Amino acid sequence: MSDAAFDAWMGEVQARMEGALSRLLPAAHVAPARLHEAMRYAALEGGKRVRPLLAFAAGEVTRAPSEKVEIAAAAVELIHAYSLVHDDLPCMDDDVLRRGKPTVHVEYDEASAVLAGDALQTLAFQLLAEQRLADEPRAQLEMVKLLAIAAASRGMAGGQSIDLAATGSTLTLPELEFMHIHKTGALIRAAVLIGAACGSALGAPERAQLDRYAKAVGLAFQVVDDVLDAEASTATLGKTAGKDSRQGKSTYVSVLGIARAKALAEELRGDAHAALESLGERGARLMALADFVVLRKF
Ligand code: GRG
Repeated sequence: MSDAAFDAWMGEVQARMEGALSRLLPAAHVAPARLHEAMRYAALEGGKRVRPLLAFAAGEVTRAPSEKVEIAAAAVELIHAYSLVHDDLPCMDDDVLRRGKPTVHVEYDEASAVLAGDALQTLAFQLLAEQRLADEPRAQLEMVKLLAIAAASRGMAGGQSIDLAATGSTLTLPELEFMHIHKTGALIRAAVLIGAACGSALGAPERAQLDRYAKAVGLAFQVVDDVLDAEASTATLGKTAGKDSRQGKSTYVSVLGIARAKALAEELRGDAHAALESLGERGARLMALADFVVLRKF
């Protein structure tokens, strides 16, 4: 796939998601207006939309109708938006800048940020429950379960808990990997599997390959995030750069050094590509997305 074709597709999906999220979120003027404003502030106008892109690309593998993938992708993105709002709170990562703008608790207040995060999370599950998104009811229930597990104590929230507990101590490479499989990887995996679940059912071997791809991309995403935190500027990232080392956090860069962290990201990109081999052309977009995740500069 040419870079131009991929960029055009990415722009289309990002614009489509902006429209979908705007439509699916409560209107800002509807009471309680301050809460709805804060939710919209958190979820709209910003972000790379990596998880929706993965859901759409995975939907191509199973020939999923795009209007179904759109809703499923919005659900995953809302969980992501909630996690960023809560992560930025003073009791967690305590940050003032996200997606190039003041964080939600700075723009509104802490209570509004907690509530906006809560309501974004529950809206995600409402979206997965209120329309037919999969061919079979059982497959749709499976989607709900996948998202719940990815966001919960054995997924993102658990990873965040490990991260907070580990601040100031040095993690080994396996400990770091365990943390990120949960904190970042679980939701990325869910985006891929939920996007695919909007289409025709996959056989067990193909699903296993898709899962292998999702896990490799999820980890690669975090390795690259750590490299960018060390190398890129705050202006480029739209969030405070260099924060991990200032907070005494173990990262792929602190544990491996920049060169080996970059080599690991490349290795994971290779693994993601290899996982797609059996899917042929149906996996082309996912392959290009693995490249985007690893080669991105922001
Ligand atoms: C509060 C339950 C809870 C979890 C928070 C995901 C997370 C756990 C915190 C986010 C903090 C962080 C910077 C994690 C590193 C990887 C990551 C998720 C980066 C942000 O995701 P992007 O780059 O963000 O996809 P955009 O803004 O592009 O959507």
